[in-house]
Amino acid sequence: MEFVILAVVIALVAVGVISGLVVSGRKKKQLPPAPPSTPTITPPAEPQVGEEAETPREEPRRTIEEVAPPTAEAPAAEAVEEVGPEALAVPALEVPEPTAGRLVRLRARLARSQNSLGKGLLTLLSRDNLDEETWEEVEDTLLTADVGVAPTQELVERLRERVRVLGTRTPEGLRALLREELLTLIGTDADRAVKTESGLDTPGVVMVVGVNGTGKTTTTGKLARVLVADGRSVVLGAADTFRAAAADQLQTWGERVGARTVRGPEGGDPASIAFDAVKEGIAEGADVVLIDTAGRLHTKTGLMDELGKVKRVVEKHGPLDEILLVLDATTGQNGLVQARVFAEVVDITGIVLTKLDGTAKGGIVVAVQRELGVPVKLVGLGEGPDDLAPFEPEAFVDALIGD
Ligand SMILES: Nc1nc2c(ncn2[C@@H]2O[C@H](COP(=O)(O)OP(=O)(O)OP(=O)(O)O)[C@@H](O)[C@H]2O)c(=O)[nH]1
Ligand SMILES: [Mg+2]
Repeated sequence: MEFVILAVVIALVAVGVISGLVVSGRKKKQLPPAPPSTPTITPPAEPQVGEEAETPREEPRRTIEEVAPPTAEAPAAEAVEEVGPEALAVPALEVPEPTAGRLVRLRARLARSQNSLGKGLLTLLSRDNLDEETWEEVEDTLLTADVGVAPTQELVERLRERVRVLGTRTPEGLRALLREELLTLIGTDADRAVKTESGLDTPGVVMVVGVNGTGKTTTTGKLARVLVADGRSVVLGAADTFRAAAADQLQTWGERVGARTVRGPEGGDPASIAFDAVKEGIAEGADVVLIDTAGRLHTKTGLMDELGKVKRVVEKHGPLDEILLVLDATTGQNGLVQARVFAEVVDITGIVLTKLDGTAKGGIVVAVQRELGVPVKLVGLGEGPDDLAPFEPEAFVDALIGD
């Protein structure tokens, strides 16, 4: 009998040890080191089985709905883990393409906008008889490309007037006029450089915002590559804690070019992670800190409340240098509604239009700038790592109508 009890006790202890190893092995990357005061072995008072054998919780399990939205402005004293490229086996670092001339290289990606907007307009304007009906078709073409009502009317009015006064009828002449008028709509005076320098001896801080799926993480990753290509050192902040995969996704982008990612636990406080990313950036003398944010949430706090908080908390280190709103060009008018909502909460300083490669609605560039009074600074023209281009109005218009 005694032998049987002894055997059972030994078996239970063995199972405990093995499962402990497995769990700690699996969780190793996610957990900060245990505080020194934690006793290494705590023998259970009684052997337990199944569910009850779990480590006792200090608090009852709560559902997401029961968790109160964060109220404090200061970052929570939350363990934020930093995972550098050295944490995993890293393949050789990639050398990103230079940014100069990217829009020209990627111009073929605008094919759909090119056909429907640029070529469509030129075909209409080349008709023998520019009658009322033709001008209406020009208007429809611009509206279909999401240029927006007011800008469309402006462009058609000006173009009509100039064609009439100048008597322009040659294809080259018409193309030149169209080019000028499109450029006037888009604007050539705005400063479209992404501001990544703080002007102090601290890193430039860039925050990337937008609804889910627009391409925030991808854009943050691509932007890190651009900066690294320019010889700048970058720290990434994974302030999207909606799912662990979001931080992994960002970290993967970073590892490819040797940028470190500051991240925290899934469901952790985004403001706290953003704060720590900037703190790390300052501590290690990085040139730029890029903060990726969530497009969805765990808690009941509104996305906008959370973003506002992330911004305020980061600003405890100093002002943000750039807040980029990422919009999916394929969503058209929906994107404009989103833009308005985000602009109310954070001061958007630049727009990134993604997925311009998959849409005929290149006119959204005009509409969104009008909506926010903020320039489009970058455009996404594909899923590839170097498919993010600085937005250059001339190159963009030339790609649309051919030069
Ligand atoms: N074709 C194309 N696809 C893009 C572009 N930019 C991003 N994508 C794709 O869009 C999808 C969503 O991109 P993410 O970067 O994960 O989007 P997100 O805004 O971070 O999404 P959440 O994290 O869920 O909020 C991915 O499949 C990207 O590859 C682009 O310029 N062109
Ligand atoms: Mg993301």
